Amino acid sequence: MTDIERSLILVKPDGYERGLTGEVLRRIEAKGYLLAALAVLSASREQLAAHYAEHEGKPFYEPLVEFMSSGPITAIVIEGQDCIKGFRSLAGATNPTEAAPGSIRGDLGRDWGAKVQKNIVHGSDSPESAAREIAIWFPAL
Ligand code: D4T
Repeated sequence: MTDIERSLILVKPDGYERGLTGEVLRRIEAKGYLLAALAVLSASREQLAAHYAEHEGKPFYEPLVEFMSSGPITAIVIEGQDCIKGFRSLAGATNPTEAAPGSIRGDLGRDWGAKVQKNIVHGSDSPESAAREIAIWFPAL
């Protein structure tokens, strides 16, 4: 039996603006994962710098931080066996044009011609990232 895992999910400003937060939550719950924490918030520059530290210096970094600051986001902690990999599968490929139909990005996302991919959701990519990211968005957890 595998251990219960936690993952940090963000519904990005494009998802909020398009009214897709409920649809993302619906897919998470329909898959069977539990919601352990949920908050609608405006990301601070410090939170985004910490969250995206690995991308600092890349061409899409500034557009990414600007995009993530452009409106409310919803931070979510989900829980369940292997939910980190499971949510990445629900989300689909980073590029929404290439994301498989059936996935969040494949069904609901597209290329909008911006300098950064507006791809609706973020999901942690490893247990180490999940622990680091949960501490950024939910320091009290
Ligand atoms: P996140 O981190 O948002 O879940 O997305 P991914 O895990 O799928 O992708 P990532 O960390 O590699 O990229 C973070 C964020 O930057 C945007 N991006 C990424 C972009 O606009 N152009 C690019 O070439 C890459 C690699 C999309 C997601």
